[in-house]
Amino acid sequence: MTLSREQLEAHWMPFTGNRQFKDQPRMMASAKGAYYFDAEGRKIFDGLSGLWTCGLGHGREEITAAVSAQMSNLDYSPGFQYGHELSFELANKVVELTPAKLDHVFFTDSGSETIDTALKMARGYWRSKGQPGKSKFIGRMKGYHGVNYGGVGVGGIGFNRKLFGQSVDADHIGDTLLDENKFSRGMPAAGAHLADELEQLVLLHDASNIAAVIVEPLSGTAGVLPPPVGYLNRLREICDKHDILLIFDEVITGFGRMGSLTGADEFGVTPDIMTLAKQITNGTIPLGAVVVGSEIYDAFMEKGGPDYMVEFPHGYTYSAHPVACAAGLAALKVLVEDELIENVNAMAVKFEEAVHSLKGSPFVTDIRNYGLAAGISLEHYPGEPLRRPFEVGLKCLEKGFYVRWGGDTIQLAPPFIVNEKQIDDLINAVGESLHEFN
Ligand code: PXG
Ligand code: PLP
Repeated sequence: MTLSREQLEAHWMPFTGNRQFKDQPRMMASAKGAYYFDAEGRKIFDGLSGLWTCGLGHGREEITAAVSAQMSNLDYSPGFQYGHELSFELANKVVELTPAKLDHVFFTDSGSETIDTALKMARGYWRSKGQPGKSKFIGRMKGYHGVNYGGVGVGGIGFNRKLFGQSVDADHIGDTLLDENKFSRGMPAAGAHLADELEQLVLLHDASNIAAVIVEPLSGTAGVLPPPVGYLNRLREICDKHDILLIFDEVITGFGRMGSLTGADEFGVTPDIMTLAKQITNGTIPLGAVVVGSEIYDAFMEKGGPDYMVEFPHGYTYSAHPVACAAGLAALKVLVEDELIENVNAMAVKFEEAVHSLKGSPFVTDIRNYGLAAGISLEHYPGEPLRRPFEVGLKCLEKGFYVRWGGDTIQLAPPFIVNEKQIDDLINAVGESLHEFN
């Protein structure tokens, strides 16, 4: 490596143990297909598709070409009060690829911005309907909705909240982990009743005070928690019964990883608002999208005042950035035309088999999977739940495999282009790493 220890200090790295990293840097230098290459040219399998972003694999020429052409032609265009055609094209494509009832798209630059935008839309919607009291949000324990203030408020990971004090008014239903579901394959059989906790919170707070419920259809960051059979349907029913908006945070589940275009499609439940990011550009250029139905869009339009007025006082300097839109259009075209979701489904069978073969390996307390995503929970060191996944992650890296450690889990999310041999090699590397502890 060419950088000295001192030169590493200036960059305060995100969600990173800065002190440990700077003592033992892990630098990626290039990437192609399903592999990274580090500064020494060592080939490293991408076991998390970047950060759940790069399902199509790295270095897709179609995206590179589209981005490069866009940079030369229109590198930036003001997003407020002016437009460019690509954002409309991309919005139509997103509408086409998401469930039928969702037909208007608001662009942001990240998952976190997407969540905060969705929360503001929910509150604004109820105000426009003359119900300003409906402002509380209901999230779920272990939920991850990004790191902006709204997202942290509805999020359910204590570690991400404790330093920052109160943000939005939110309460939470419990997570969907049940002992009886340990080592379930795909959707766990038990647990639909856990959605009934929402009824309890409605009793407590009253629906007249609740704007929306927000959940990930499958919790990713918490360690891949697929929804129990019937659970999301039940949430939908309760939201309908009490006139509460249902938001699906599909930042990870959107555009292929579940084996369908969206988690909503895969699990057969349509939300009122859907948030997307990551895979929309294959991770190449930051872009997020909030997708809503006409009921919500029209409510803002109707209450917008004279038509020169802004109906939704919200937007980012980079909302609908032309280069991001070009990347998004190219990435979604590859996803569909190369039939990569078909490959997700084909490989998911093999992946499920392989990852569950780790049952019985040292320290493994649970394994969960769906599509091309899996979480492996590991026995804690006394008082140190986060340490073993970190150590396993580093062992995997030594073997040439990048996996994610988070909470007390190892998370795997190989690219959609993965093959059976690569799945076997990845799982073997995790298995060997677990066996190396003594
Ligand atoms: N919602 C969900 C469901 C997410 O998974 C965000 C919002 C926030 O997106 P941004 O683009 O602001 O990061 C996410 C992001 C991991 C991991 O390893 C997960 C995320 C990000 C980084 C790492 O689990 N999820
Ligand atoms: N802070 C200041 C001083 C700004 O002028 C702006 C945007 O104009 C922002 C923050 C928000 O930046 P962004 O639109 O990129 O979120």
